[in-house]
Amino acid sequence: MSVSDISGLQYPIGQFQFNPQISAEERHRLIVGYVIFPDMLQTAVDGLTEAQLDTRYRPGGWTVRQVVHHLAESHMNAYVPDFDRKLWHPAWGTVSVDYLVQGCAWHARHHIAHITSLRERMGWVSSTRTEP
Ligand code: NI
Repeated sequence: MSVSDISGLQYPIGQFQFNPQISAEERHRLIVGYVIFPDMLQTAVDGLTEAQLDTRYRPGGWTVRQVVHHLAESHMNAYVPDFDRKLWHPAWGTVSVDYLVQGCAWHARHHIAHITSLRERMGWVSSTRTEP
């Protein structure tokens, strides 16, 4: 597997890019979008077997189960609606709330895509749901 193949597996939706000029509407769309992440994650792992849950999404990467755990753990912190306020994030250091809003939206999609792209590559269809 080449370096660019592995990078594609590691960043299925590309790397995070902060937009310092984000509009109020775009920001609102991101925050409202948060409510669908649990459903997206649920769909991503729907019907997977124990062995599938223990499969790594890339060589040296986490298993599907670890990705789910990581997302649940990292998204439990709430944020406050003062978007210029600076706060400290364990991975990103001192960042604005705006950065956190965009970063968390990217982060959830990033890890959900690890699972959905693995499923696609492996041809894993749901054992509990009939796919259209
Ligand atoms: Ni992460």
